[in-house]
Amino acid sequence: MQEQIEKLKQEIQSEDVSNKELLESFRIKYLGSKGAVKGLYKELKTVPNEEKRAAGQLINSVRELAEEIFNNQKEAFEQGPSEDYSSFDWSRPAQEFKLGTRHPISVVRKEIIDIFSRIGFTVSEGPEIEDDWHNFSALNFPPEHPARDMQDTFFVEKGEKEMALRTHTSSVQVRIMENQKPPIRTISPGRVYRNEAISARAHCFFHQVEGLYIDKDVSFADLKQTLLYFAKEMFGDKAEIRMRPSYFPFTEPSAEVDVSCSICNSKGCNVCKYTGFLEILGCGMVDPNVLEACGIDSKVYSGFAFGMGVERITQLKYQVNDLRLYSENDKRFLEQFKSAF
Ligand code: 2NL
Repeated sequence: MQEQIEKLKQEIQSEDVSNKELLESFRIKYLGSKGAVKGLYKELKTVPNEEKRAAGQLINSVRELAEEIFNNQKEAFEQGPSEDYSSFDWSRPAQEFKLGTRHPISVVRKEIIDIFSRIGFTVSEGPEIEDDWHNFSALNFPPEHPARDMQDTFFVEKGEKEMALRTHTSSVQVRIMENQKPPIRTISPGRVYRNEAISARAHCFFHQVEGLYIDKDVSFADLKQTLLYFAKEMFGDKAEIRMRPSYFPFTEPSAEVDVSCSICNSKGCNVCKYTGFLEILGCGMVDPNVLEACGIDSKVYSGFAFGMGVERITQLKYQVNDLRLYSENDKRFLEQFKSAF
């Protein structure tokens, strides 16, 4: 038996346990319930009584050897690579350091802000949860206006004061008019919410930049020139705009603004649906009712306002054809804006 044990010890010491799978095979082979050590203990029953003690000790030493190899190697695997760098390959390439990319909505919002900052507009922000006054009433929405319907707006609290998720950032500009004296020249970027079924063309939230300019003698010509400047800065010097009459409760007169299609030079293509123009924003002269509601004398002051969807501008600049892409966080989409800043 002594000879058999010596052979076994040598075998144990020469086993390859250099990875986790091999170590597990080692454990099963020697220390498992059907392993070699168990086998030896069974054989011990056949050993004559007077030799039992010595044989038992020998078997114990085999078990201890196998356990020591197993435990040491297990610990080594758990601790990971050792601190010993003497055999470390210093020429190995460094681990890649990945920089994220700015979200396309952030890229375009920043660009819009930069464009208006250059002609003296400040940036104003306000709460996303608004009361009825700042989101609707001050903006000349009649009590029965459909936007006030549960189906169009998210109401977040019923109680003493009903609150809603703002449906536009005009609410920020109402607060500015209430708290500042003209001249006022500001843009309000921010997220707005509408209760809509999510599809390629609609989402329950989007991003707006609204603009407001109030002073003495502000005219529709100022509005037109400001928006032409914006279109040229945003879409290139060749850009032209056209205005179509429209309606908003808070402006009178109101207009939709289209920019000439840069893809076909207004010759007509499937992007502009063969019209040569693409809709980019809505605008108008601030309704006197709105000025008065906000404490500004409409006989002394006039102003213009406009509102645009950042998603819409981004769609035109980068040909993004599905609104859902903006909030799905698909890296294959986001990484395409690596070079934008
Ligand atoms: C659109 C149209 C618009 C305004 C927003 C505004 C704000 C105040 C007073 C009057 Cl405080 N008007 N904002 C005016 C016209 C159009 O937005 O299509 N937005 C995405």
